[in-house]
Amino acid sequence: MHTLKHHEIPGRVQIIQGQGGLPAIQVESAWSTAEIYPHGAHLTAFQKKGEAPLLFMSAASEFHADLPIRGGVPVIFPWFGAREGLAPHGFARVAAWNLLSAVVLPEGPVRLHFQLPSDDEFEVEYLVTVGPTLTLELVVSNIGEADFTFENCLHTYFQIGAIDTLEVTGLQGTRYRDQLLAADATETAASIRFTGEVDRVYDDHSAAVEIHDPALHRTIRVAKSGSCSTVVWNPWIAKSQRMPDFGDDEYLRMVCVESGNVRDHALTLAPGERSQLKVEISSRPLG
Ligand code: TA6
Repeated sequence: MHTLKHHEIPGRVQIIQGQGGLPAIQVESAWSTAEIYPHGAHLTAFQKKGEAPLLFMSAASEFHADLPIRGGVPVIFPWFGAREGLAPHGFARVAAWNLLSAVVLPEGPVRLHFQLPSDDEFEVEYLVTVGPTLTLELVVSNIGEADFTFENCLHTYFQIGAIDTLEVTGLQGTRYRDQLLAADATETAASIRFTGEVDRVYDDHSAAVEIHDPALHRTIRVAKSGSCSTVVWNPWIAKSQRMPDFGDDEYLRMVCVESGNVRDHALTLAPGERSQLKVEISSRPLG
C-alpha cells in the first residue's frame, strides 16, 4: 500500500484499503469516478456523475490475492477460457500489477498506467483513462527471442436495469461460436435479446457494439480497435446458481460484452513486435 501512496493526487487519485484488505485506487475526474485494484489491474467501478454505474460487480465476488474478482473488467491474458490444469482465463487477472504512474491529462481525464510483473518473453502494459468515457488499452510487446502467441480479452461486465428488455446491436451477419452448443452459426438478429444463457464468441468482428437498456433508459457503446473477437455472455439461471461468487439473480442486472482476440484470432508477435487492444466505453440516453 505504501508503495502506492506516492501516486496520490489530491481530489483525483486516492489509495484506500479495499475489500478483502486489498489496496484499491479510487479515481475522480470532472465527469466520473472509478475504482481499480492493482490485483489483476481490475477495474471494479466506473460511473458517470448523475448516472447509474456502468460496470456490474457481483455482491458475492471474492477479494483475495489468489482469486479473480467477479465483475468489472477482468483482464484476460495470455489465454481465454479453460486450459487443462490451469486457471481459466489466464493468470493476468490474479496477478499483482505494478502501478507505474497516475496522471491528470491536460484535458482533465485521469490516466493510470499499470504493468504486469516482467517476464523475459513479453511485456504487458494496461492504460486506464477515466474521463467522460472509459478508455482501456492493453499493450503486449514481444521482448523475447522467439515468436509469442497469446489470446487477450477485456471481459467487461456491464450494469443493466433488466435483462428481459435488453437489446444488443452491432453483430448482425457475424459468424460466431456458440460455446453452449459447441457449434458455429451466423448472427441473424439486428438486436440480440436474452431469454436464456448466451455464450457466443463472434469472429472477425471489429465494429462497435451497443447495449440498449430501456430499464435504465440508457445506451452503452463499446467501441474498440485492435480486436477481432467480441464475446457476449449472460449466465442466466442455472449457471448463476453454479457460480459461488455470483448471486443467483444477478444475471438479471448484467451482461458481458467482451473485446479481444481469442480462439482463431489468437495473436502471434515476432520478436520486437507489439499489439494494442483498445476499448472505449461511453453512454448516452437510450437511442
Ligand atoms: O466469456 C464468457 C466465459 O468464457 C463464459 O463461458 C464464463 O465461463 C465466463 O467467461 C466467466 O468465466 P470465469 O472463469 O470468470 O468464471
